[in-house]
Amino acid sequence: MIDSTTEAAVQGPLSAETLSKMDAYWRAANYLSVGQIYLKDNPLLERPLTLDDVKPRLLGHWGTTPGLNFLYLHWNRLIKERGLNMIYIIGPGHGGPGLVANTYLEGSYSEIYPHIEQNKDGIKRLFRQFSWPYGVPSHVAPETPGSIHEGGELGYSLVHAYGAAFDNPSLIVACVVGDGEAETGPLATSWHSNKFLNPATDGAVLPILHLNGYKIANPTVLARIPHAELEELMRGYGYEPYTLAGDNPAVLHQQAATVFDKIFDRIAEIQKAAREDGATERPAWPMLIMRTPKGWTGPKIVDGKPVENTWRAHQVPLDGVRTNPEHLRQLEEWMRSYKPEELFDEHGGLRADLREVPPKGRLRMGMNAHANGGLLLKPLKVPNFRDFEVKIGMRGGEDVESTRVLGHLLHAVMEANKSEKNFRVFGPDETASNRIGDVITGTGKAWMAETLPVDVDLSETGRVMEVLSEHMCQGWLEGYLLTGRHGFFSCYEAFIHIIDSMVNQHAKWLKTTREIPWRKPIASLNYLLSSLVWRQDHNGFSHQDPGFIDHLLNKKADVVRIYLPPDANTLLSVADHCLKSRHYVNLIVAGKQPAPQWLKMDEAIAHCTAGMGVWEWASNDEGKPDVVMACCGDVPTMEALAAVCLLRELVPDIRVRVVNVVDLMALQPQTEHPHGMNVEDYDNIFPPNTPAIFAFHGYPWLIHRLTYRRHNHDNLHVRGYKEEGTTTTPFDMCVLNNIDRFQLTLDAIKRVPRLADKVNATEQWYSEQIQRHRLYVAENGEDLPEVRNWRWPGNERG
Ligand SMILES: Cc1ncc(C[n+]2csc(CCOP(=O)(O)OP(=O)(O)O)c2C)c(N)n1
Ligand SMILES: [Mg+2]
Repeated sequence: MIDSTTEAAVQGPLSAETLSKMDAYWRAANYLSVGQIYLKDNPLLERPLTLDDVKPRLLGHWGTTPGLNFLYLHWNRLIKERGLNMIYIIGPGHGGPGLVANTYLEGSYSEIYPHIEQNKDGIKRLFRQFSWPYGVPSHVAPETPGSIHEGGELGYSLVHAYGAAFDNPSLIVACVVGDGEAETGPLATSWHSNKFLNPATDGAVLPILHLNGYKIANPTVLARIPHAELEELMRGYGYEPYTLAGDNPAVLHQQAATVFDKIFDRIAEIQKAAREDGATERPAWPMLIMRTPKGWTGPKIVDGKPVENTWRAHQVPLDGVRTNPEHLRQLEEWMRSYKPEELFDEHGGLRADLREVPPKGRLRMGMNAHANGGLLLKPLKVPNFRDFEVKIGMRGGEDVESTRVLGHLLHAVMEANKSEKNFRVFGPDETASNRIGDVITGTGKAWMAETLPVDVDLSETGRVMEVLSEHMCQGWLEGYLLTGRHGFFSCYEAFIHIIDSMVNQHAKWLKTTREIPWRKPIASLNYLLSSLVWRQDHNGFSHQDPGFIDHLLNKKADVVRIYLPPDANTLLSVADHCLKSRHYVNLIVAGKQPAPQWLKMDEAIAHCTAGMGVWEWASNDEGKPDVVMACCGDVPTMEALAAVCLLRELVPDIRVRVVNVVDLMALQPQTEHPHGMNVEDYDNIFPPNTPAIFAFHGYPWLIHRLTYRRHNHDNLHVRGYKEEGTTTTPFDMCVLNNIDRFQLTLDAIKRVPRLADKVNATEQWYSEQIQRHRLYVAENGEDLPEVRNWRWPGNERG
């Protein structure tokens, strides 16, 4: 609280009147933040506080909030003075009450939620709803206007900020990084995003390291290293650090105004140099170290222990209010210290002159369309994928790298949307390795750091983003999508797990925003996983893990889609669908190695539309199969088809049906997933009482999980990856995991009742084949010629 003595003593760019108004506005934000944590009644303290006014459960986080409010206030001044287009990303998203308070004070909250009016009743409802059952969450959640970032799971603020700034030249993204958050791996690497941001064509990111000194229960690392060392760290990351430090609000308001004027002038200079004067070198963007107390302006001492400026201020500083009269007294004293009677009029509206503090209309950060990206989303132009069709002569006759074909489509998508600048492709150094490298041609890979003559395809305006951090790829893409653009992420299958937790958070965001009418749908998050478990010929066991499918399957059915196209034409059809879709996480699992091609384009489209179906050309069941040979994934599909050939050799009159699954969710009952196949169609494909052998790309139990409610589940026998692997031949990988053609053949014969008398002989045959395979592989270092050179024989059906 500013008194006249400090005011007189404080010099700076703010006039006494502006300073006093700004401080009052900050007090109002802090007051409303504390009120949300504690009160359900008596919102303006018009009478002495009693226990009846206090919520039964005190939930929320105070410590970070006054600092967040301080920054919001200062952004308001800058936006107004400079007409900035600005969004605010909050790393310590647990400071939710602060963002709710500020969007309420600027009026955007009441416009979006009209029942939270700008009066006493509105404030009471605002307080009551916070952390209340069926009210609003305690974090800067999807429900909070102006946010694209919940901050519940710490570490992603800065990478989201950069994702938002790419291709948004007029946008400034202010991003608060918690000093605890700064200790996380993803945040630590995110600073490097400045090597990928082009000041001419992208917006600006202003990182603020919120050095309030503490986390939940400990000091933070960055607060306990010498200040000079911290500045060197930031310089080492390529930033120009500025510092704001202290605890006297009046002094800090003036110093903040001074430092922010400098910083925003500097941002404008950098942008002018790049945009008008042709500067091409990587600039040292400004960043701010803000060293202010945790729990600033809150209770200093509680129960004899220091609270302000310690970790004890993290959550609810007076947690005994309901039982301890001294805490209740301290709460009232704390809240009255903000002088609510000076901030709100008799109806509970914000004092008229304070309403002039924030900007108006769309300039308010709670109303910035970039924070509700669906509003800005333009459909992606996807050229006709049929133009990239792989012509099928003999089925399985020629090998093609399926992902390379996808690369052609992605290249065309990149070209088609070049002028719109709303599509980027992300990958941890694997775009070429995953064989979609065609997409790089004509755009290049974004790169603002040094280049050498040896470099290829690096470009300041590149739209392919390659950095060896799955966290950064994921976070950039999320930020890009959340601000209304489109993207595609390709990754090695085994290492996508690194971002398991990030995709959890994004899926939660999608689920929640689906239920918030004012949040408009955004483009889907599309993954291509390649370099698959079965073909790690030169990398081995460390590179073998198909478990991301299992991970995604836990998410809400409305949000996730999982596809395993068996060849290039199905991959094209699936990719076209995913690129055009909205508000999903789409997972495409497809191999990059030369592999047989099965379906003509029309067949591929029909197959992908159905999700799964009988491959008539490979089947001879005449409506009454002895056995169904099902498959999902490219390598399992090949093994299943090879097994069909072996079965026909061993049992010439066997009736086999081949079923391929491309949309994994089709296996689930309709009640579980919108893509689930209806009972009748499913039973037509997998006839009851007929054994089915299922060769699956991933962990086998997942198929059981999807089908356990289906008829005939007891008769479904799944083979898949069971965590056996090493650096070996492609076929040996199948043998190690019992998904090979010999095993599938034996499985089928064992399960068909009328072939019971052949089981012993087939077991013997199986042992011989495996023995032969083992000896050959050990001796020659490659697969048996009959396996290497195997081709689908073709017949009158195929
Ligand atoms: C990844 C992750 N790990 C742990 C937590 C639990 N957590 C919530 S707040 C917090 C401390 C945050 O400290 P800091 O970033 O300094 O924020 P502030 O001091 O501004 O509250 C922790 C550890 C979390 N939310 N996310
Ligand atoms: Mg902290």
